[in-house]
Amino acid sequence: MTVKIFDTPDVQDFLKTIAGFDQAGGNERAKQIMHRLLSDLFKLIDDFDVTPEEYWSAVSLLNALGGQTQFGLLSPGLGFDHFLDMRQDAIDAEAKRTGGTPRTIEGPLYVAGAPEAEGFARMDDGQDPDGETMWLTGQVRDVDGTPVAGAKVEIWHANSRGGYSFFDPTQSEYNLRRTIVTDADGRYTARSIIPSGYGVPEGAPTDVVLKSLGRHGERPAHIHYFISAPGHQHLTTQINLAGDPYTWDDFAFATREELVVPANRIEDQGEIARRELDGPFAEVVFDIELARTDKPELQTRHARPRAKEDEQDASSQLAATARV
Ligand code: MBD
Ligand code: FE
Repeated sequence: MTVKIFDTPDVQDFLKTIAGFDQAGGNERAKQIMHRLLSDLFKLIDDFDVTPEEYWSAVSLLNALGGQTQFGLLSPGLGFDHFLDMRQDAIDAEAKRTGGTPRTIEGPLYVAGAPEAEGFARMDDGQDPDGETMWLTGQVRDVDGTPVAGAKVEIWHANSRGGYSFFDPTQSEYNLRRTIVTDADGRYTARSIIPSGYGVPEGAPTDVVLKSLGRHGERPAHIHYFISAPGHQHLTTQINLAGDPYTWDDFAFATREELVVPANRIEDQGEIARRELDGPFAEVVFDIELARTDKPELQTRHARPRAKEDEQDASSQLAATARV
């Protein structure tokens, strides 16, 4: 079949009408973006001879994704999250804001409002029978090596089955989620359990999309971080534990060489006693370097709808969007 109607005046006029170009109201940026998006998709339908069956099965898949709130899960799987990071890296490079620990994606499983502690926190509730004790520690420093005291280090990770509290109703509230403020030496320390990797649920709409591409939905064991301090650029990052089969094959494309960290098994009695632990543990050390900035808007995480994020923030964001 060789029917191609995209370039006809009828279709081109139709696209302008759909995008509201002839309407006084609405939002100019929304109109421009919708026009471009629909144009690209209409052209795709023409070029690939997309059938009605294919089109409606895609609509059905989108409904399933939305119904199970999986767009935030498919998004990293299709590389959008990493692409936004690549763009932010390029924006930083252009502004000469270089140096510091590299960013990588936030992912869809952050929950705001975790308990806050000074210097040290225990993150696990002790209820995971397979949880291997993890001693997670590091120093936050400036790009010139000066320790940053009072930095906020937010950490969240999965349990031994790859599940995150809040999203996994079997876990206690804020299990494996803490905010730790660095001590006078810029150090933070957490006692927790070694996380397992995450896998997209079998048969879920996200899994259907990935399988259609011959891909898997596995992530290596990883630990998420938000790090912020006055005068420094907010950092969203994660570490991937070395030696996981998926460390270099992450469906969410979050792995970066500088962010692969070993978990070292420690059995020395003195080291165990010094940490007041009851047996061998795995130590993970992650030091963080923050770039400097005077710009307040770069010192906080970007706005995004997040679980339990301040509701006033969410509504003021909406208001700000509406004013554009
Ligand atoms: C995760 O834990 C995660 O971090 C991402 C990006 C996607 C799915 C699960
Ligand atoms: Fe994660």
